[in-house]
Amino acid sequence: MATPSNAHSVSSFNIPTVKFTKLFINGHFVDSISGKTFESVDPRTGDVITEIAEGTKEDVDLAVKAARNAFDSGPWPRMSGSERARIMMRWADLIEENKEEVAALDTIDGGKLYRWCTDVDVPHVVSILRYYAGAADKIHGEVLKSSRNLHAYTLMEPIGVVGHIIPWNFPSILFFAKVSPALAAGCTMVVKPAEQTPLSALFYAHLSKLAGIPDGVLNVVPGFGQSAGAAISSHMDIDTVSFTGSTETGSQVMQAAARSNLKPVSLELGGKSPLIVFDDADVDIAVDLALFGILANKGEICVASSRVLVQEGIYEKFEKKVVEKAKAWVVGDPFDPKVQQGPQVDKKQFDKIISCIEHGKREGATLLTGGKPVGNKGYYIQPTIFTHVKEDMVIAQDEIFGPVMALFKFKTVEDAIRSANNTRYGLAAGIVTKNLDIANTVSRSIRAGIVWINCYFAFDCDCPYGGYKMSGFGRDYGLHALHKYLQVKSVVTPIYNSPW
Ligand code: TXE
Repeated sequence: MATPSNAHSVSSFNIPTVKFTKLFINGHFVDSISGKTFESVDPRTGDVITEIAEGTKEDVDLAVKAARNAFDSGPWPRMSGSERARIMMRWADLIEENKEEVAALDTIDGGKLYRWCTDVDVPHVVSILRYYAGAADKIHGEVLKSSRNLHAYTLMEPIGVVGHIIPWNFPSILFFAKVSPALAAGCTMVVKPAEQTPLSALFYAHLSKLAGIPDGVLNVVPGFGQSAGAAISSHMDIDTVSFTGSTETGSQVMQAAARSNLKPVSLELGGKSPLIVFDDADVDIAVDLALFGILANKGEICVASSRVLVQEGIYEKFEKKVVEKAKAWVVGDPFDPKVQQGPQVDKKQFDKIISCIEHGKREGATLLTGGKPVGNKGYYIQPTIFTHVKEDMVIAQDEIFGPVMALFKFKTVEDAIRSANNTRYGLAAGIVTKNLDIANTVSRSIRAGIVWINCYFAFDCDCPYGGYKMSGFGRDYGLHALHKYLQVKSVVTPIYNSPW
């Protein structure tokens, strides 16, 4: 493995001073009511970066009060869509101006590649905000064609106070994928970033105030899932919850929502996404897509192509090349521009991945490359590829959320479709072929929320994103996402002087 000798020693350049470590409630940074804090840890070293105020149920209650007040009597839901858009645009500009700082926060907090954060994540955040700002003044109901003597129309109204629960793998993008459409709709909100990665969310909160988002509209409460997270999903005064995270926690969120005030939830959950490579594919392109699909963001992507299904005619060639390239993959300090893969987000995630790899070996899969930690400090793991994986093995069924690829060989299009659909998940899939008939047939037969043909991770703001099966329901992105934060009201009145 071409790992730099300094893979586990980290640079100190570019490291920003962390300025915001408190809860952001009603437009102010405040300590938690309990006074408790928790450690934010740098996965490059395992060292503590800083202490963050720990929000618990009482803090969530305060944040919800502020959001409710801002919704019931504040200006945000009453502004015109274009006024909201202007403020959202200003927020986007401020984020763009502070791109390096916020990118570095995600790198030290989550181990994400710095150049990826500056060139992909933060620009994407800015695009998401601008996309939904553009939608804010285009939200409207419809005039209905009543068959009776009635004038009837619908109003699209903001749903109210929203709870957003965010994971740690894309702290910036997922924050804005949820917050932006809710803001455009006129909602107010409480956001709980993941306990592993609260730093950028607090920085964004600071910029939101500078942009002119009124106090109480956006509240950010870092804390743990079992306390702050559970307080959001079970809150009686939150009108909807948008959650991204594991399938198991998603189920708890849904149960808490049902047991409390029956709030609707949307859940974007785990995945075990297949990339299917057909015999006619260009092997080099397919290999690059497969590696990108599983090693980008160190495999901590819900749509990662963790299962790679290769047709028998090119299987041997594919396997040889993918292993060669995985061995040359550069793992190390995510601030180093030559590095392709940084550390896993934390010790818990690191341990989970190593244990899945050990499980794969015990189950009888063949380890072609990788499988071990890199260095002895921080949470780095070698790009890992298994073959001879059986469809019922744990490494073929469970989300590992790390740089671990399972390779499969298939014969026919029908085999590929059956095998691709053989998991409880249905988040994404990829197809590599030049044959349009195969691409069309397979994309229609895969039970997943997004299918990429001859590309992978090709996201755009207007492309809805979410799961089939146990990968959840509801969509982020696109105009579909706006509807999570709106509700429809019918208004009916008799036409003058006519019987109804
Ligand atoms: O997830 P959790 P974890 C998968 C991935 C990963 C596994 C475990 O396979 O290895 O989940 O990660 C909050 N009520 N994904 O344990 O628990 C929590 O504080 C309300 C896939 O970190 O789902 C955090 O903010 N909230 C995924 C968020 O939920 C609760 C991204 C996610 O944490 C809660 C992350 C509770 N009872 C992990 N418990 C994806 N789909 O992208 C926790 N939380």
